[in-house]
Amino acid sequence: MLPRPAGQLHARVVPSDLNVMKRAGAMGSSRNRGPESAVGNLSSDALQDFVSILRIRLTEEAILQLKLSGVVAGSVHLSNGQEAIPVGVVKVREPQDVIFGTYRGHGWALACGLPVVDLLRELCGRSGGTNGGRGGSAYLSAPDYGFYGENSIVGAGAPIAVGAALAARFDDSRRVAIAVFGDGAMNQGSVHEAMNMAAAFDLPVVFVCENNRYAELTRNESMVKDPVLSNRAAAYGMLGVRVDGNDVTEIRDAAADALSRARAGRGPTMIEAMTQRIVGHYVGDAETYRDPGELDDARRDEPLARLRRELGSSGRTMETITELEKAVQDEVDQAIAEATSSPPADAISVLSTAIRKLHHVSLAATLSVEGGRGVETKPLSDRAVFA
Ligand SMILES: Cc1ncc(C[n+]2csc(CCOP(=O)(O)OP(=O)(O)O)c2C)c(N)n1
Ligand SMILES: [Mg+2]
Repeated sequence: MLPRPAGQLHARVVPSDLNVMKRAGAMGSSRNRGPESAVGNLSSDALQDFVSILRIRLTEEAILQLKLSGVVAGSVHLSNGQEAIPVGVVKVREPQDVIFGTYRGHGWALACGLPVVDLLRELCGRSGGTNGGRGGSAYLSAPDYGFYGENSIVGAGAPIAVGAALAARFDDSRRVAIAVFGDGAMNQGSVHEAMNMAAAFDLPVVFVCENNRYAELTRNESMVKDPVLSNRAAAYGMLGVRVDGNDVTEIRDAAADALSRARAGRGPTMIEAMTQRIVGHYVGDAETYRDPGELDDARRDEPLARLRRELGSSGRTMETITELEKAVQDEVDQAIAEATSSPPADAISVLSTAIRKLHHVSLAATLSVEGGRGVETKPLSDRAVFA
């Protein structure tokens, strides 16, 4: 069982706020942040968190249905139960910070502000998706929102994040790179190399390990001697902290410390966020590896149930919660309608999505020449450069 949060969460709710919320929930486009504008009037962190987590949960429930009905193609990995981690981290990142995720990244994209409709269009292979409908569930990115993308190669995002952090050394961006990966990825060589380099060079990186206790169908405890993965941070010479990954406030505070340390030139931090996925590894996973009743506690402790329980301790807030649930459900329903009625990805947009022709340049190759003649620069033929 994960530890319970120490204090009660309080929300200031007045009757006029409920009217504002009703209006917000009734407002049109799925692009507008109706539920947020209502919460803004309540000035409550916990209600904001509730809306953010609920948006991810309801969107992923919609994705599940779209996958089961054959509208979404390709593999789909849901993050039910893990949503507090992106919500907590993104709350305290700065706009120039960049996030590199895994294939379980819908929640990160949404927490970064990607509209639900753009995510759903992407997963449904429609034009107007964040990657023109070609990234799908497992390879989407939303760089305009600071989400530099998913990666289905376990552990491969970490060295890319380190590269982004190294680049921050050469500009004035004050950018921090946030590398997100699972407990299983901690056993990948690429993550070891990334952590070592980031620590050795004091690079501005925050390593966020979403420890959901499983790598696919295998328990973390059966693969490692010491299941406290943040203990490894010391060996790299960086700070490692283990937090309750179902508690937005705990995650937010740990991320705020790590981000300010990184920005101050004091190097990387590893945050091990303890959580559980309350769904299969992928859509279609029969979960035969679980003990009977294994998820009973996890379902009580998952972040949405926990926040609902804590907020609901006040009768007036319960009414607020119901209104917000309706507002977020409306937002998602409208996004589903818009996404599924969008045209499929068209052939011509492949040039601006899957392959982007950046420019035509004359490349020069720098060749290292042996025999004491130093470095020589040799022109190559004109080539198109794609990215
Ligand atoms: C380099 C590599 N090895 C193996 C796989 C197959 N694979 C896909 S997901 C996964 C489990 C990863 O577990 P974890 O890092 O804990 O992330 P989680 O799925 O639990 O979020 C594995 C081994 C892969 N995609 N890439
Ligand atoms: Mg895992």
